Amino acid sequence: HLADAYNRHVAVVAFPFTSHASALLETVRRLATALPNTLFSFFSTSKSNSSLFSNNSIDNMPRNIRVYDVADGVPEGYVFVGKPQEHIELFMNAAPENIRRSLDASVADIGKQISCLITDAFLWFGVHLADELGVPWVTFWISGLKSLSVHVHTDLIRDTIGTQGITGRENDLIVDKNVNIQGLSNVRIKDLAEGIIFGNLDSVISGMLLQMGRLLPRATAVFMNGFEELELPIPNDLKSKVNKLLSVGPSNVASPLPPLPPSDACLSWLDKQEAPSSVVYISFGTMASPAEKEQMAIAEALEATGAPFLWSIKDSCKTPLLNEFLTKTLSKLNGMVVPWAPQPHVLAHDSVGAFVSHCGWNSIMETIAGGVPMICRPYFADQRLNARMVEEVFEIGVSVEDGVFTREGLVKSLEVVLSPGSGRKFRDNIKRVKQLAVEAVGPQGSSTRNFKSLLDIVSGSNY
Ligand code: U2F
Repeated sequence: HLADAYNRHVAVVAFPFTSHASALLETVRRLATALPNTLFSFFSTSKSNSSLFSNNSIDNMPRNIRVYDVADGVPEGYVFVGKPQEHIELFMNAAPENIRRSLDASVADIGKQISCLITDAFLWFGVHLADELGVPWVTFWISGLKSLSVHVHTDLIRDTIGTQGITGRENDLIVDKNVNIQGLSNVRIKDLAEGIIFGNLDSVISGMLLQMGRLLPRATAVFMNGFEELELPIPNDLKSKVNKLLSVGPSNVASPLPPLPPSDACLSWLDKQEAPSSVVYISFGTMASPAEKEQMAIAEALEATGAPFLWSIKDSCKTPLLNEFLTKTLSKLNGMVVPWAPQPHVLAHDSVGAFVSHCGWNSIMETIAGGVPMICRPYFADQRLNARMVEEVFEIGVSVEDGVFTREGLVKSLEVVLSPGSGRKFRDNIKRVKQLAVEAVGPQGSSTRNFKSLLDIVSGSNY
C-alpha cells in the first residue's frame, strides 16, 4: 500500500543526542512538505523519537514522514560507569550495524528501495551505507560554517600547529604565514573545540569528527540550517572542498513556528510583563550545565539587577545551593524557573530583552529570528567559536567577563544589553542580520536557491 502511494523512499538518519535530531527534523519537514510524493523514513533511537514525536507535535507532522527506531547500542544489562559521553560511545560503536538493520526493516515495511540517504554529518559511515545502497549520501551539518571549516581542515591545522605543547600557546592563531584558510584567519587555538588539537584526541567524538571532516568531501551535498551571507567568506572556501554546500536556513525564519498549546505557562507569564525587551531568558541548551558557583553567580546577578527573568533549567541540573536560593528567594523576585521552555516562541516574544546562552548554533538562529541580544558563556565544542562570532563578527551580543559567570560580571553584561542606550547597538545589528536572513529565505534568496538544489538531489531530479 505504501509502495503504491509514494514514488520514492528517502531515508533520514539522525544523531540521537542533544538538539541534533530536532534540528534535522525541521529541514526534513520542509522537504517532506515540498515533496508530497516521496516517503521520508526518519531514524533515531526510541528515546529520541518519543521526545520528537510527542502527541501534540505529531499532529503537525507531514504524513509522508514515517518514524523508525534504531537501537541505542547499550548492551542488555549494561551498567553505566559514568564516563563522559558514554551513551554516545555505545551508540556510535554499534551504529553502522544497527542503522543498516533498521534501514532494511524500513525497506521491507514500505516495500520500496531507498533512493537517497540523508544522515547527520556526525554519522560519517553514512558514506559507506550509501555506497552499498548505490544512492547519493546527503549530510546535515548541525552548526555554523566556521566550525565546519575547522573540521574539514583538521589535518591541515594539526600539521601546522601540532598536537603537543599547546599549553602557553592558547592565544596563538591557528593559521600562520604559510597556511591560510579563508575565514579562519582570526581563530585562536583556544577557540577550537576539544579534540581538534588539544583535549582527548582519542575520544570517540574526536575520532568521529576527524572522520567526518575527511569524508564530507565525498557527500553529494552537505546542508545546514544557516545562511551564506552570515558567514562570508567561509562558504567560498568550503564550496571548493565539498561537492555542494547548501545553507538552507534559518528554518525558523523560512517556516512559521509550530503552534503551541494556547495556555503555555511561559508565554502567559511573558504576556504579563509590561515593559518590552525587559526579560532575561537563561538557557544553556540540551547539554551544558553551569557549575554551582556559576549558577549562584547567575542567581545573585538576577537578584541584584531586579530584572524579570525566565530560567530554563532541568531539575537534575540544579545544584543544592541553587535549590536553596530558589526556595528562599524566588517568590520575592519577578522570575519564573522551568525545566524546559518553548525557546523559539520565548525569544520571539516582545518582552524578552536578553538571552544568557551557551551559544549553541540553534540558539543563535533563534535569537536572530527573535531579535534578542545574547550574553555568551560558551562551554564546549563549537560554542567558543560561535560566541566569538556573536560578539565580534555579528556584534549581536557580549561575552561574560573573563569567560565565566561572576555576579559582578553578569550584572555588567545585563546592564549593557538591557539598557535602552547601550543595548540599542545590539538590537539594531540583530535587525540587520535578521533582514539578511529574511532575504536569504525570500524568493530570490541564497537559502531558497540552495533549498531547491537540495530538493533536486533528494528527489533525484538531477540524477
Ligand atoms: C549542542 O547544543 P544544544 O543542543 O545544547 O544547543 P542549541 O544548538 O542551542 O539547541 C538547543 C535547542 O533546544 C531548544 C532550543 C534549541 O532549538 O530552542 N530548547 C528549548 O526549546 N527549550 C529549552 O528550554 C532549552 C532549549 C552543542 F552543545 C552545541 O555546541 C552545538 O552548537 C549544538 C548544535 O550542534 O548542539
